[in-house]
Amino acid sequence: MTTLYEVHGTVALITLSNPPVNGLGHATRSSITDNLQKANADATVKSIVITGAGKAFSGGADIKEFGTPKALSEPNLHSVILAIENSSKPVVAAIHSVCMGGGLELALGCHYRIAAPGCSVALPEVKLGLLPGAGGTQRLPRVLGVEPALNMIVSGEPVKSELLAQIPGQKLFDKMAQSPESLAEEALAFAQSIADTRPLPLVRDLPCKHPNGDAYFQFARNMVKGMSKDFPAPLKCVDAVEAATKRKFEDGLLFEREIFINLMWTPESRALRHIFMAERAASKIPDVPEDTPKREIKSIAVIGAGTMGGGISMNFLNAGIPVKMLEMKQEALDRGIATIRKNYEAQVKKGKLKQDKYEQRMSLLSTTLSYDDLKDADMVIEAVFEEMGVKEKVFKELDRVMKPGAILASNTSTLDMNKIAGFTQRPQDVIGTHFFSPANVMKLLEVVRAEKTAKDVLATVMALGKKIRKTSVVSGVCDGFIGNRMIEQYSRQAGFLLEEGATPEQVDKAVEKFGFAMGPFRMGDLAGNDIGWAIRKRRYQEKPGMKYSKTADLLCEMGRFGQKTGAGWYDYVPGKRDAIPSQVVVDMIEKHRKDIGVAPRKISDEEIVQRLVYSLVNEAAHILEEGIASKASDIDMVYLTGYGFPIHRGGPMLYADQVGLFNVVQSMNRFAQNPLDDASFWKPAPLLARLAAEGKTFNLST
Ligand code: T1G
Repeated sequence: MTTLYEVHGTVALITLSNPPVNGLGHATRSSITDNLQKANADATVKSIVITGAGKAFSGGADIKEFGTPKALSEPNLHSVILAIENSSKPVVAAIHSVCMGGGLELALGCHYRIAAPGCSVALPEVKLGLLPGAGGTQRLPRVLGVEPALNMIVSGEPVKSELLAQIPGQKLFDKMAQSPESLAEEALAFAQSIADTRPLPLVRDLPCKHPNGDAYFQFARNMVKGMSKDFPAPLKCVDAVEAATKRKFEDGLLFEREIFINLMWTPESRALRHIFMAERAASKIPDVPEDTPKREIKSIAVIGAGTMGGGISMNFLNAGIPVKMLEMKQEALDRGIATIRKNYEAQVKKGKLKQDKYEQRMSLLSTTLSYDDLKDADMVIEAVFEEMGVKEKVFKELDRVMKPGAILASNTSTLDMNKIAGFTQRPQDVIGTHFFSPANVMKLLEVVRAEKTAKDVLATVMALGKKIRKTSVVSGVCDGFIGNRMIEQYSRQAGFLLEEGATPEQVDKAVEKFGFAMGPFRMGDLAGNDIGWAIRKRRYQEKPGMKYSKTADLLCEMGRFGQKTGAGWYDYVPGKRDAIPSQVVVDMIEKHRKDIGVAPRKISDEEIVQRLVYSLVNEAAHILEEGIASKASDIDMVYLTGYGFPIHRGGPMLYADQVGLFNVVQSMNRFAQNPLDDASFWKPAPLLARLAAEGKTFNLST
């Protein structure tokens, strides 16, 4: 059943019951119209209330249905809303908790609306690359006024019901309930009180005007254009709301519908819908049920008060979890505390953090120079030097002091977690928590599951990741886990392109035009080119056959580590971050080409983007085959939240699906013919080759 039907005296109560958020899927839509007919046919019924069971009135249309025939099948949402408006008996929407998207549009089709305080009300479709597609752009301005309605539609942000009720002249809510608990009773009483009121008020009959329409919408367009360069939907929202002020209701509705269907098929909307589902899917681990019992984490210890240790600590302080930070020397602790203070004070200065909140967070932070002080912590995260010998010392100490059942986590970015777990007598309690710098800002958290990591430890850390508002993605154990393993191939391609004829600036500009926040060379200068240098030195020992361009090493041998040394792939004016193309670097590259006997060629931006992005896709296909990542959408989440992959492309895997895996493989076969490239790398991963040959995709959500 997806709606419940009860009669209380002369009031029929229709309750949406489609957990988790009463999504208005086909079955629910049909059930609403069936029960509306039933209520209208029942002579004892004088009025009708529609409400939602559980934690929402309704979270809107069922996103999981998009792209399937069901999404538009009758009764579609328009038909349901029309049935409500045409009901011979008054229909009252009793809304609470969450009333979003199609859920709000359904409520706007009702004759009356009563809201509980604290209800999050939104038309968030723009966040899915859409616009409200069931009359929201035509009805909301009629009850809230054009400007508040447009703000809600273009931002997609929720507004509390009690705030909306305060908008002068609003007709969204006829009444505010005393509380969520009294809503049902008050709604039934209200429905009884208006049972004989005629004519039934219809939102569609209300006027919709703006005193300075042309000027206002021009202003709105200019504002929206600036903030939505990669996404078509926000500007379309402005068009649809403007139509509400200029066209008859029916015409405005048709105009909205046309825009909605067009937006539904844009790659940007597909990307945003994919990200919505992928973000939630990442928390689902095939062999760890969501109801797996979790260990209680009331306090955290962090080893290392450097950049990473401090950033990691802030995540927990922000979530109200006490942190004890350990260092070997007092001055290191003092530096760490000072950095945390500086970060918070900067937020207070920008008005992003209240002073009392800042002080409350700092009160949760304590420090120590002794491992013995950590023994009562429920979890410890080490963020010490990235060297196995150091990790061994730390984990042996932790094994000695931490209480039984404590979770021992490493922030290593590439080292073997199985080996690290082996330094303890409790490998089942050991896990990787790979934060990305700056750890208090970057959303991505790679949760590295070692062979012996217990399921409840994994479930606990995933839940903790959600609590500190991270996008947590589970990775198996391999060098570089998911993200860094893929970025290594991306960086190798960037180096080869320099040898073949491109400049750092051309490569960066090409991928930044594709949508990356920052190209590989600007990224290197920011993170520090010496980090990659250290990894390559290790690689040359471990994998002597792996081919690299020498340019990055030559750059480091010149001491050009990037912004931190005032020069890297680019030159920098002291104190500034603007990347200035460097003749020194161009000369170094040209000399290197001569040394290796390469005549530079003109390389297209298209080839640059394909070689960099497809190198991610091919390595990702290997990662999927090896089970390091359990699903392609997880890999997209890693790249979107940790590596600046353009949101409007949906991630490397969705992008490859949209290009067509057959075409990706065709390009890879071409790259393999290039003697200056690494032909062995461009052999398509078996999974990729198979999917391409079968005309399939990575099977990502719509
Ligand atoms: N459709 C399908 N599933 C949904 C859903 C939806 N609209 N909203 C949430 N879910 C699932 C979600 O995938 C997850 O599933 C579970 O509910 C809990 O979600 C015509 C076309 C409502 C504020 O954009 O903002 O209406 O992982 O973890 O933190 O104009 O979900 O358990 O399997 O986010 O409490 C417009 C999107 C649709 C709202 C609840 N509506 N949802 O947050 O839980 S388009 C939206 C949210 C539309 C009309 C158009 C949030 C929430 P699982 P959650 P939460």
